[in-house]
Parts: sequence; structure tokens; C-alpha cells
Amino acid sequence: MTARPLTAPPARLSALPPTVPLRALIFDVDGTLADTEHAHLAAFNDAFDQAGLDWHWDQPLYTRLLEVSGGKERITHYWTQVRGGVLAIDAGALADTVQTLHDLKTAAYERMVQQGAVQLRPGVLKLIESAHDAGLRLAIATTTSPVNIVALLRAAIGPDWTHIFQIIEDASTAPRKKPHPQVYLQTLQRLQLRAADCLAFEDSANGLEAATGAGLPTIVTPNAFTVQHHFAAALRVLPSLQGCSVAMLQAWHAAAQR
Ligand code: XBP
Ligand code: MG
Repeated sequence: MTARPLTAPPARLSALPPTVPLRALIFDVDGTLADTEHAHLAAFNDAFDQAGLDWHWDQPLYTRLLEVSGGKERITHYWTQVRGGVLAIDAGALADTVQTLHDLKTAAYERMVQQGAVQLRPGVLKLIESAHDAGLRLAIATTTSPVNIVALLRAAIGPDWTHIFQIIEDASTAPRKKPHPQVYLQTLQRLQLRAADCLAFEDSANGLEAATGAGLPTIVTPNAFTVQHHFAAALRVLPSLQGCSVAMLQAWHAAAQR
């Protein structure tokens, strides 16, 4: 009897584990949904003028100051670290003055947005509408103030924006600002979803660090204020969301799990 050649049993097809479907998109606001920082910069300077201060932030300085997330934190950083010479004034008095300046700034920014100073970035409206129609859940995770979100989205989308973005976490609910992941962790908790079920959209290094710190695969669309930042941890870096479809997001999301 001739020995049958030993042949290895057919290798079991390595069944790729099923990928987790994409269930939600989580958007940063400033610089991602819209190029807002030029308006924020003008609003900060308007507030300083109203307060009779000789402070004026130009674009190069503001680009550096944007490394500090949060308008109040940014003013405090400028006053104590950049301008310096702050007399040993009471910490409470400093905080009160910063709050007053930020209130003036927020009111100025709201007026500017209502006058059409800010538009959604290319491709954003089409993507959020098609994602909403496709049954994906949409959320916002931002360090900006709630007033700014309402002003921007009401002007850009209309009153129905509240039906599109189910969940919003912002400076009023997440006091620990990006790059801390708090705002994204709280958003995931309210969505009752895992990070793997979602994609985050950001524009800055702080934002990318916050989103990836919460475990979120993140798509970055840099802008003039953040183009020099490093985005090595991003799932994709795109010039904008122009031409970006839900199907493309689902394919990138699935490929990221391989
Ligand atoms: C960007 C910020 C905000 C804005 C100014 O937020 O860091 O501080 O620059 O808005 P995002 P406030 O996470 O949306 O990129 O003055 O309300 O902070
Ligand atoms: Mg941003």
C-alpha cells in the first residue's frame, strides 16, 4: 500500500472577526464644524476694547494662545503668563475680572455669528444631514461655551439643529478642557456607546489628544490656526469634509479595526 503523502489539513480560513458597525459621529465645534477662531479672535479684542484695556491679540499671538483650550483659561494664561506683571491681586478678583472679560467676549462673538461672520466648513452640512438620515447618532464635544454652539448652529442649520445633534457636552458640562478627555468620555457615557462604535472629528492637537485619550478613532481637518500641529494619532487627516460620505466613514471605521 503506497503511503499517502502527508498533507496538512486545509488551513482554516482565518475568519476575520466581525467589525463593529459605526453608530455615532462626535464633532468638535471650533475649527471643525466651522472656521470660528477668526471671529473668536475679533470678539476677544472687542471685549478688551470695551473694558478699556490696551490688550490686542494678533493672529500669530492667537495661534499660540489657542494651545490653551477655553476662552477664560486663555485670557488668564495671557494675563498671568504672557503679559505678566500681574500685581499680586487676589485670585478671586482675577477670576472675576476674567469672567467679566469673557462675558463681554461671548456677547460680541454671538453678535458676530448672528451677523453671518461664521460659516460651516465645506462638506459639513451635507455630511451631518446624510449621517442623520442614515440613522447615525450625532453628538458634540467641545470646550466652547454653550451660547456659542446655539448661535453657530441656529445660524448655520436653523432651529432644527437640536434634532440633529442629540447630545452636547461643552464648557458648561465638562470643565476639564481639552486635551483632557473628559468632554469625550462624558459624551460616550451619554450616548451609551463604546469608543469603538464611534468616530470623532477634530481640528487641533489638543482636540485629537482629548478624543484619542477617550479611545476614539479620530478624523482631523486642520485649519489655518492648526495646520502646523502634529496629527500622527489621527485615523485620517483631510483638508476638509468636502466629498466625505457616510460610506467612506464606515469603510475607514471598519478598516481601523483590522
Ligand atoms: C475651541 C476653544 C474655545 C474657543 C473659544 O473649542 O478652545 O475656547 O476658542 O470659545 P473647540 P470660548 O473644543 O470647539 O475646538 O471663549 O467659549 O471658550
Ligand atoms: Mg476645535
